[in-house]
Amino acid sequence: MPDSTIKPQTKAKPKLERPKLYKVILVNDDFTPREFVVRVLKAEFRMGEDQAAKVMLTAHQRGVCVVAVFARDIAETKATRATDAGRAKGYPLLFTTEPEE
Ligand code: TYC
Repeated sequence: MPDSTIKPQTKAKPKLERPKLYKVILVNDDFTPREFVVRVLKAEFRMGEDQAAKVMLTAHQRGVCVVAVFARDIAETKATRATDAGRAKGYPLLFTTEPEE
């Protein structure tokens, strides 16, 4: 009788971590004109006028507002581009990124 040992058909399945998402955060300041903030939000984050105005106003009133959530490199690229758009006009407009919990 052949020694037929039955092997359990189990394959180690490496658990892939879901890549972390990063928030892009708009920071209020006293100098950047409201209309300019709205223009940058529309151009860089493809927001409509109403949504951009809401986000701008929330940052204006509360100090910060989450703009959107992306994979890390996209969040950082967008935050840098949007911040640079302000700097090009001499404004202290600031977008930062922060990992989601
Ligand atoms: N506080 C600015 C003003 O009164 C407008 C502003 C809003 C600037 C949001 C930055 O993230 C900001 N002109």
